[in-house]
Amino acid sequence: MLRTTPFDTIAAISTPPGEGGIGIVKISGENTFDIVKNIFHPHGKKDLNNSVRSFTMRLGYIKGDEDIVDEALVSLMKAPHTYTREDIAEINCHGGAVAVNKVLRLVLMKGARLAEPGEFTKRAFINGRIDLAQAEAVLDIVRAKTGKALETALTQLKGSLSEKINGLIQKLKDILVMLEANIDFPDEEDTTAVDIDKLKIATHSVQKELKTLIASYDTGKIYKDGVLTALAGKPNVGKSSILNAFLKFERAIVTPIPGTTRDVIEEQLNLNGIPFILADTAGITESDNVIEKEGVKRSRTCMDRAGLILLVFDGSCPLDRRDFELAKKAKSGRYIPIINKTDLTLTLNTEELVRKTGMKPDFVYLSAKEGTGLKELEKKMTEMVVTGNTGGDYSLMVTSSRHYTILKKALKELLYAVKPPDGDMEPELMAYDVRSAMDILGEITGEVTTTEILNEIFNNFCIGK
Ligand SMILES: Nc1nc2c(ncn2[C@@H]2O[C@H](COP(=O)(O)OP(=O)(O)OP(=O)(O)O)[C@@H](O)[C@H]2O)c(=O)[nH]1
Ligand SMILES: [Mg+2]
Repeated sequence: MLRTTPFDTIAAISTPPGEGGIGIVKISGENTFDIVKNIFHPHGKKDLNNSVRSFTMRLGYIKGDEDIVDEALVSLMKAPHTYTREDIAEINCHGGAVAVNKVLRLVLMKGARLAEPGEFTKRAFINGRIDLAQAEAVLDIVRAKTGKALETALTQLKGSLSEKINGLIQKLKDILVMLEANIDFPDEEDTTAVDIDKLKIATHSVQKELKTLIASYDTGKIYKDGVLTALAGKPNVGKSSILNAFLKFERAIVTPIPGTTRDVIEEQLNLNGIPFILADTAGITESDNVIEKEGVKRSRTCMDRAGLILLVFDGSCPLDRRDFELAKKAKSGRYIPIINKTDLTLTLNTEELVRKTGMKPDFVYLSAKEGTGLKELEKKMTEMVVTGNTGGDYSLMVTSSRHYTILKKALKELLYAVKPPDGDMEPELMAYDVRSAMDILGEITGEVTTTEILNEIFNNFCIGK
């Protein structure tokens, strides 16, 4: 897999567009220093030609054939101890669209090629500095929405997942050795005879570890991607008021008129390290109004997509058919029933609601107007999506759907290995399944990979990473 042949030299702007303190043009490849020498004129006497020392910074002018383009600080890093394992230069220009773009254009004119998305990290992988799971962690770090997501991604970047996978592959290799001894010398007795029970125990132990990793994905995915959480209920129950109370500003329009919200309004809220994507929706009702009808349609779609529904009832209003209908719909997924407007007299009959819909009676009592009950709701939301749901406090979490799919495939092979569909446990067939599980697991770290897999992964990156 290791490839150390030189690639062409690539360059890109590594900072986000828009105004900023600095903008960075990053260059990697064997012509990096030649290109920099060509366009960079350091202040002071020391010429760059004789002094390209790794991990040094120089201040000077970036010049085209005639004009000065910018004054910049240039960092120089020599292969192989760099991000890509190639020569790298980072030109720290003044932030803002013009200077950085002009510098990039100059670098490209002098022979670099514009980098593809994720190409710097792809080179780090291809040149063997990091494995594929670690490369994916880089993207997760860039995209982390909460401290917890960052922590999980950093653990993966440090190689914890890769170590675990490599450990499992090693265990499978040991099983294979036992099996192959038997295949090679089927008639010999004593030492070479395969001990089926021992093999079964060893395989089950790998299966168990795979199952734990697979189970961690429910939690891992939540920490990484967040949970779409729909505020649902009939009109005027206070959904938008709850959204605003959470966000602590008047994000959505609130009026006493039923049917105020028409579109779905999404905002992110971080609770105990979990990103919740709160979606305020139009109140569910029957309507002839075209706009309201469309709003209700969107609310229903949002409820279907949501990982959690905050089902809101107005405590100051008697129940009606719409409440019952909504409760029945929400019941098929994960939901928290909320009685809002507790600052008013409670006229809603909770017993009737539970009896008629079969929903759970553990309501959260809230006054969006006064902000009471929010803490309890936050606690319940967190419990519901993490602890309550999976019971999981995992030392190692799988957060990528790609890894999850691979782990499930590998587990399936191992299940076949010890319990073949035809019931016949042949060492040859078992060896085949174990080997195939090993190959499948190798896709996580990139030990086994294809151009398509790499493209799929790195195309998700931004240019310049
Ligand atoms: N007293 C009291 N009034 C509330 C409370 N929450 C919301 N309201 C009022 O109820 C009315 C409707 O609130 P909204 O937040 O717009 O309700 P909604 O569910 O988003 O309504 P639609 O968008 O029409 O579906 C407004 O007049 C709010 O001020 C509360 O906790 N107590
Ligand atoms: Mg509303």
